[in-house]
Amino acid sequence: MTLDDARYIRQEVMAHNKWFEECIPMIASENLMSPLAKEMLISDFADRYAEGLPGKRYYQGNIFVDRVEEKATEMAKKLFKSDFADLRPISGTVANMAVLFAFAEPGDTITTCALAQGAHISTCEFGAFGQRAVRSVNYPFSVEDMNLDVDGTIKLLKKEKPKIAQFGLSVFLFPPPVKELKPTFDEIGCLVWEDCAHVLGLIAGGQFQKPFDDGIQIVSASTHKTFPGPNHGIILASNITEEQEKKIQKAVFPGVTSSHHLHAMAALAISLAEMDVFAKDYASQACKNARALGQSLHELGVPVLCPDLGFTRSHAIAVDVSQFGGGKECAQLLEDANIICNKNMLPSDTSAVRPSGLRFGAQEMTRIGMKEDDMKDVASFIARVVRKEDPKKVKEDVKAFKKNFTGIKYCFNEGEPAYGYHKLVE
Ligand code: DSN
Repeated sequence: MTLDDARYIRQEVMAHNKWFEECIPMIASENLMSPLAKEMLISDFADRYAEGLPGKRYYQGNIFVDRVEEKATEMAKKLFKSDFADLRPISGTVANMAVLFAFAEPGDTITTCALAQGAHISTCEFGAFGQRAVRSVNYPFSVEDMNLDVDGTIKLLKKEKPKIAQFGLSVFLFPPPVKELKPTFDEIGCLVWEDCAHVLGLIAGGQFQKPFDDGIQIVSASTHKTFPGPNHGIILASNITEEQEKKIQKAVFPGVTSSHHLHAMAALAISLAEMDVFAKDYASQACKNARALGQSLHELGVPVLCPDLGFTRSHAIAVDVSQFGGGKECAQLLEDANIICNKNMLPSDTSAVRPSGLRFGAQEMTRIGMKEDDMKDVASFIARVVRKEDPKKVKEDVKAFKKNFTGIKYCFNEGEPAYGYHKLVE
């Protein structure tokens, strides 16, 4: 291999940056980090190791790492109003594995949502839950409400008496009815855990759900979806014992991590500080944008799930494109028009590869300054593409539209280029 190979890689990465500058980003699980947070990723923290907890490390050289981790842990507890935080999981799935390692033995029963109803892959038989060999039992689901069927769920919980009741979705339109289920949790004495990855930034901004007030004890999440931080993970907890907190810490290290990507942890700390200031406005705008997008698509005759419920209470909407060729075909055509989203299973689907739905998230569009009125333009681009107008033609309009949204918002360096990093390295 030669320098040319390295040049090739840099060029491809820069080309990707440039491309995204011209795209409408609508993947519900992605976001843009702030420039200040991104800077942490190229700090010396990226080259170092830390194992264990601050003050009790296996390696020397962690004086400043310890200070950052201690401060960041306090910031997370304050922002999410939790008693406990562990910022060492290196992703959402690793956070989920740590919770499983801490509290579930092979053969234990855990109640969860089903994949076709929008659950995350880590809770499936072929994901982390399966790897831990737990017995996963799915809640009954109301397709009309895109949420759990409360009466059926109470019955299921009483029958199965799970060790853990687990919640959380990747098509997360409405908050789970945890408050209504709380008396049943208390009756059977299960641990209550929610994977809040998709809605963490909304929770930070006081939208969607107040998990710990509702009765959730453990929150696991990735930190780069609605929460606009680095690719990383977090575990938060309240109303658990000190012994249970220690179990989580041990499960994180040495259970499922060695070092914990210190540069990402520092970036997460910056994002926590920024969200303490900006999350309220950002989260409420992201939810308003999602509903406005749903309304505009609905008016254009593109079926959006849950019209009678206002489409969503989160940043995301689910769209049924079965009459337009299905999710796979539509997602590809939209990419050809520089609109980036993903195909998604809807509750009636049996195939994850050829599903009938699309999932759209409004959080990244919000991060670059789009408001409700802009959702009308976005919806019209989508409708034109799924109705088979030439995507190349739509792409030109998308590129022109996107030129109005080049700066990042809801962060300390507001207005700096949202996709500007390629300019620094060219
Ligand atoms: N794969 C992510 C999503 O798109 O929902 C979750 O990790």
